[in-house]
Amino acid sequence: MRKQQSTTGRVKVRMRVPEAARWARRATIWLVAGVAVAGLLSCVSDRSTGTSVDLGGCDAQLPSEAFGSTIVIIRDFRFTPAQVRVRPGTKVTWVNCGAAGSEAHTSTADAGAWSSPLLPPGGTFTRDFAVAGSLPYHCEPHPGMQGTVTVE
Ligand SMILES: [Cu+2]
Repeated sequence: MRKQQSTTGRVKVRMRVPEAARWARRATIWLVAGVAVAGLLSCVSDRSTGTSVDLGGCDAQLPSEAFGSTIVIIRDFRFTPAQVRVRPGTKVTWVNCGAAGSEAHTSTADAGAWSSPLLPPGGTFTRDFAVAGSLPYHCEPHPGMQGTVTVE
């Protein structure tokens, strides 16, 4: 089991085909949810390399540890969706989908359980949520950016 955290957010990974298909399916599900919630995502593009997921204009390289995650997009000083509910043992991956050159953000638990490094545009951060609970978090440089991960 992979435990290391993504610090670069730019690790290029080659997936085996079944893995890529599974990831694409999950990404689609969450992207559909994202469209319903925010209306800002348009499509998933599973590129020929299998390494890149187009999150509505956000061309992020997702590290292998992100596969199977619930995705939270960071854009326009918001976490989208701001509220996510996951089963214990689920991973959540935050992806900074800001335009190139825009601000870096973090995912930082209000109670201190985790804090990502500063994520530049295209940066990602993945965390495993093993224990049930409601976990509010914010962005360190922009405390007005808030979200909650509910594990149940
Ligand atoms: Cu921020």
